[in-house]
Amino acid sequence: MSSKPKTAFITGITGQDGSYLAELLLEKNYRIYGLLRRNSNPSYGNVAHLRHHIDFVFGDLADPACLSMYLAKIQPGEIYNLGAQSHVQESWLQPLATADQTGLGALRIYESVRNVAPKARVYQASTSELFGETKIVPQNENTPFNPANPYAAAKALAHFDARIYRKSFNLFISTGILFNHESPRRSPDFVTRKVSLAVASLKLGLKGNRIPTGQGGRPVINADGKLELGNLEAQRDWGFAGDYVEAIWKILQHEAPDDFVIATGVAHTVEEMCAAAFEVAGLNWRDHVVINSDWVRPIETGPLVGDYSKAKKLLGWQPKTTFKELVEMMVRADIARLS
Ligand code: GDR
Repeated sequence: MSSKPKTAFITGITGQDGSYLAELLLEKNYRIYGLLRRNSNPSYGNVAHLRHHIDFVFGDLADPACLSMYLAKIQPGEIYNLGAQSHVQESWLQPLATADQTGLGALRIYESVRNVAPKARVYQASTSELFGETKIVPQNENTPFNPANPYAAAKALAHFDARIYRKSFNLFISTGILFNHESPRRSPDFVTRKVSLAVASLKLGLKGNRIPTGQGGRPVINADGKLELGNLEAQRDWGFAGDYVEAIWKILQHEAPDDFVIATGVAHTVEEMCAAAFEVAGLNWRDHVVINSDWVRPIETGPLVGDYSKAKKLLGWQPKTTFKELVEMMVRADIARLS
């Protein structure tokens, strides 16, 4: 006798994490509902290849009535809230939209769950940006938060309300405090993909319109043939998104709702990441990179390095992909894509 498939509702499904999570859940025979913004020309983003296997529902994290309507009707066993304005630098330019989507969007999910689907298990995408300007290294679940940008402040609201709703209303709301996680599906707004696309473009000698568009809608290589970056000293803990969605799923299978740091425990500077990426293509980053203050942030966070020992102990999770493998995967994928 076949049992009823598990049902998941995913916001932010067209993004990098949404796509890897959807693949993982489809392998596990879940029925997936994905929240998609209504658009005259819908974009399926990173889940275009899965679009016939996902039930898309059109709506918005800004609209609590629509969230309640869908959650009441679908009664998903698991809800993954990955939808957000997720770009740190952009959050200084769009602080109110960021607060609304990233902070209040999560709260609207919790409210809908409380009112119409209280048995659902909820995963909230928290972030290492919560640690902000920290002096404590590495960071774990007990490290104090010190948000340093409007994005992190919005994520702090979502994080604290997750804990408050969990306790006050006995809801299963868990958070994953994920450190930077990347892949060939990462948007070029983020530094690793900006670099891998630039390396691939330089390696292939692309010119003019063949150069892909990167951060802020600008070509990844400028008119002088250079890659423009901001702060090269910043330190991040970069892991592979494909590994991290396994942690996300495990967090919701755990016996009780909780908060988990998901990281690799290894930090690198932006300069080291850049050097590693150029090396994959046999190039020297110093010949190709210039600093542009447009990409330097008013306040830098970190050094961000995660201690994932709680996830290892309670979830049996640990990262599989090393920094070197990740950088190589991204550069090789972009060279193949642009060839
Ligand atoms: P981050 O990712 O802000 O950590 O947030 P991002 O890749 O944008 O920046 C990482 C670090 O690189 C430095 N940097 C640059 N960043 C960008 N984007 N462009 C540049 O040209 C550049 N030059 C240097 C930044 O200053 C920063 O120190 C990501 C997002 O996915 C968040 O949503 C998520 O919560 C956190 O990771 C964990």
